[in-house]
Amino acid sequence: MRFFLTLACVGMLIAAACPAFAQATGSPSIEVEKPWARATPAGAQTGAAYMTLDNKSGSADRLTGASSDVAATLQIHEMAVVNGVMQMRQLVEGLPIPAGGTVELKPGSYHIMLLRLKKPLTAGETFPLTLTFEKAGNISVAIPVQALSATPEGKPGGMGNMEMK
Ligand SMILES: [Cu+2]
Repeated sequence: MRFFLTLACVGMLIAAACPAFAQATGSPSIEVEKPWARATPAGAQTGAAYMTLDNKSGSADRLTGASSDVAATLQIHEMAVVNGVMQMRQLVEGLPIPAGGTVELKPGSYHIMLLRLKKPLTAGETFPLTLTFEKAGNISVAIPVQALSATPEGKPGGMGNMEMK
């Protein structure tokens, strides 16, 4: 457990230092499709952003981080059932995107976690978010915010009810 926490902290330090490695914005090799985030209730500390990442290139890439003005810290998370309990964990190594493949970030699965929100995410608004890829560099996208009740997977709850374990 201590080892994992140490890794998580290193991940956060790297994420914090990431703007120093900012590269040219926009890249044809990764296409970001259907970005969205769920609206957050007043006072919420966390939110989540979802999208589909389509790797158009012939080489594997990796989502290594994200940044946005709306939250102090952004992390790449995975939700999974551990011992019968739905939990989420940070992908400190990033999220691999296979050559020519797509990876879907969606409720109950991979997501961009927004930690320490600076203001609530309001339905109907959009906010800018920059994704950082190992090879494709930085790609900025506008994330539309959907109503709190939006549950594309038909599951109740979702991130709104998740607690950090
Ligand atoms: Cu999360």
